[in-house]
Amino acid sequence: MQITEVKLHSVRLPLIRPFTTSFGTQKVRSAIIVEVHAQATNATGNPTEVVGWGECVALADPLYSPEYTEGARQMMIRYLLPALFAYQDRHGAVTAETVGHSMRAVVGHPMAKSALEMAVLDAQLRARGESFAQYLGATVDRVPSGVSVGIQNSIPELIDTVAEYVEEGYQRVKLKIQPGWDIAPVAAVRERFGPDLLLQVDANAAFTLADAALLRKLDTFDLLLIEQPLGEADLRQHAELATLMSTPMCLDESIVSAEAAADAIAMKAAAVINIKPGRVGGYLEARRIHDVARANGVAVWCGGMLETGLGRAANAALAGLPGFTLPGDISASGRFYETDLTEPFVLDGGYITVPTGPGLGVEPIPEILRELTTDLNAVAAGA
Ligand code: OSB
Ligand code: MG
Repeated sequence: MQITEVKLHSVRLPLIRPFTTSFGTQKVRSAIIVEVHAQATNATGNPTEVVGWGECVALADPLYSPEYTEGARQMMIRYLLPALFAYQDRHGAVTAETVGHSMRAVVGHPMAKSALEMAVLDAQLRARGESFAQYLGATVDRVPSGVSVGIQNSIPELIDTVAEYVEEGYQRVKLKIQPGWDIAPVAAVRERFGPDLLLQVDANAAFTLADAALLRKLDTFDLLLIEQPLGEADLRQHAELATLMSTPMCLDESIVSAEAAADAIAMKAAAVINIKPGRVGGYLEARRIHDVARANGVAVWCGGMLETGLGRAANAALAGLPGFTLPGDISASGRFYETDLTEPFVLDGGYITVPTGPGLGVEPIPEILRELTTDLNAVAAGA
């Protein structure tokens, strides 16, 4: 495939309600939507022009990970697209499978890299008439939908919020926790919704090993898992905490690659892994992590980064792989957005349908994309 032009749309999507985690409150989702134009070969071997879409999941500020929206845009313009185009000049073509390789000299920036790889993969698959689900190896046509519930102002408010989601059919509830919003909210939700609610917590690295005695109190609530209680670099400490708690240890921030996943598994720092394609540099690396975990009998689930319909579509396809044995943070578009960039994803009996059309199977609605775009950069090949 030959890329002719890449457009970067900086978009802002207002959230239906603020989303608070231990690292801050989001009121708007700012993202970079990547639009790749390319000449490709279709399934019958004829040349065809295609457009592919990617989404950069970096948040507006570098609080969850070092990347941030504006930095990712700069990174793509100054380093990653030039590297990709230089590779294309040397080899005459790029494929989704060589995008990561073409950018390997640039250290870090997995979310920016992931967005470009996703867009190239989408273009490649659209040309061939193959879906993300087929390409990645999904084995189901729908995935169970979980919801991530932000830190609330009070426990009664939390109970009302969770009740709404349970009513809507979400199959699993994840509560964000932080020091001071930890045991009591979990106890209240378990008490109110009973033992059958699939419940888990996510601390986004807000605790330290000195909090082990407090965190242990979570063991009485029959949680599916505790996600990233400690720092990103604290693999050994997570392994130690895991010996002190019966709640299964799940890592998010710490798992930045398949190698990190293999290390975490070997050290027993993770009994479960949250896979986020953006965090690990793309859907191909995400699939590798799935494969490593599955080979080791470690359950995985698909995390979320408040994706628009584009990222949501790709995540649903990924979550259809057989090792994804726990419900993911793949909720309906309406969980976050009044207006999504694509046709909205809806909950169907607690499930999200895996798209079957070519590539992502969804695309941005042009008027909505235009309306939500605050900045547009176009980079032509050979420019
Ligand atoms: O830690 O899983 C996380 C959102 C932004 C950054 C980090 C996380 C999250 C979520 C939201 O929990 C999941 C979603 O998109 O539904
Ligand atoms: Mg998390």
